[in-house]
Amino acid sequence: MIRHKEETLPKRELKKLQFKRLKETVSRGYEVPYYRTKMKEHGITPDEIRTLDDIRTLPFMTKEDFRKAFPFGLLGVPIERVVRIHATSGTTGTPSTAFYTAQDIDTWTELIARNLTSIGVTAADRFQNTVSHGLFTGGMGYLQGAQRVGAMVIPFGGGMTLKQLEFMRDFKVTSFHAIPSFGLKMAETAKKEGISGELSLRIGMLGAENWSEGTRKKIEEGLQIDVYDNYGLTELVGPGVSCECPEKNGMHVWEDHFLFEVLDPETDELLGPNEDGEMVLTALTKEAFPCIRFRTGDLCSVLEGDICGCGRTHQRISRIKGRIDDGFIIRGVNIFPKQIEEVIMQFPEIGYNYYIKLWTKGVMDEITVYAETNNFNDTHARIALQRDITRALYETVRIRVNVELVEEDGIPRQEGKAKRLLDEREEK
Ligand code: DLL
Repeated sequence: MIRHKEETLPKRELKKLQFKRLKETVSRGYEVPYYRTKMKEHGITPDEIRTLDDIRTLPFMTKEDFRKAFPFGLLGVPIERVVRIHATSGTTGTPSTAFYTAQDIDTWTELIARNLTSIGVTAADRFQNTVSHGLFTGGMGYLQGAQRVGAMVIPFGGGMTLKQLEFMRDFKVTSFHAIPSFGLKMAETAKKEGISGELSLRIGMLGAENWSEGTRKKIEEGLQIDVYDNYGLTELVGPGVSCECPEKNGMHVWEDHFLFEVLDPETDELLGPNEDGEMVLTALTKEAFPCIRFRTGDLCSVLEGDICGCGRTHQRISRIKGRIDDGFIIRGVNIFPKQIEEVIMQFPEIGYNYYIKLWTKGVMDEITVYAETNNFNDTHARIALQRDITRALYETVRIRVNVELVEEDGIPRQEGKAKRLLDEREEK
């Protein structure tokens, strides 16, 4: 279902709307001393933005800007107009803080309603939000958006997997929002407790973490549902930037509200379709503070094709492939954790939790993947599985990866976004 006519605007009209909104955004940004200084240092003024392509003359913003301007330096409206803040979840350092005016909250709510409508959530649905409803944008964001769609919302919050599933069973919940690592845990627990068959679930919306197609398959099979990917970040708004549609062929970026560029992270050149680069995003309708040419650090590519099978004209991007700073180099090979996940999740015997450890043995750096298996006690099968995974990993990353299989629940669970990489290498 399509919620707004904006989702199917012809490209030309979409571009016109984007240009109008870009001009307004840059003018608003210029009123914020922090951003005005940045523009001046860059030798540019708002009236020099004459075409959409002129966006490339504007300076980039990075997480460093949010840090430097913390707490109020980026604010573009009188504080009285701010009705809420959210923040990133990093446990160390200064978080990026996002301010919202009442209008910003309304826009955001509509965007999440759009995400949900595009995957088939309607007023007839019962929707459980399985993430915390605090500073993390996935909580309040999905609560508001699902309510706007008219669904009956259960703001359960994070953790307590079995209790969540029992709520889902008892209230005949049909759809939910979760981070993928929790989706895996739900699938695992539902199977273990034998309640998969008692659930009325049909759709899951997942995001906020990097996750593979193998993980999608495990959750879909485990819970007998369809799950969809959605991408967003606190600095831009939270979730509501980009979302899959039923075609499951990339994520539409909501281009009436966000302008995106996929750039070569080294040269800053604009990349073409199917070329992997850094996602750079500009919020076109945000009132409370400027977020212009924000370097997300996330890697993806623009997909080919102007119109999707779902009828939307908004450009699709690939699913996120990793973060620029996620990759690690071991024995001269550059590896992204997601490459490892793609391989191990293809094996049905691999359970729902894993992590990667980098460590040093003598003068050599080693990589070991610890993964839970549901077939731990069958020694014969376990050794064969270990050998098969080692071989499959070699095929992908071209170095030997140690594989340690662990029994189910053998890897401690974490609250919030999963940390899949443990780097214990010694300095050499
Ligand atoms: O994670 C917003 C969000 C909430 C998105 C709920 C989707 C659902 P932050 O905590 O600021 O905001 O983290 C943003 O998370 O730069 C990516 O690196 C990563 N990320 C978000 N969505 C995806 C995704 C929220 N679908 C950072 N795939 C981003 C891969 C994702 N990575």
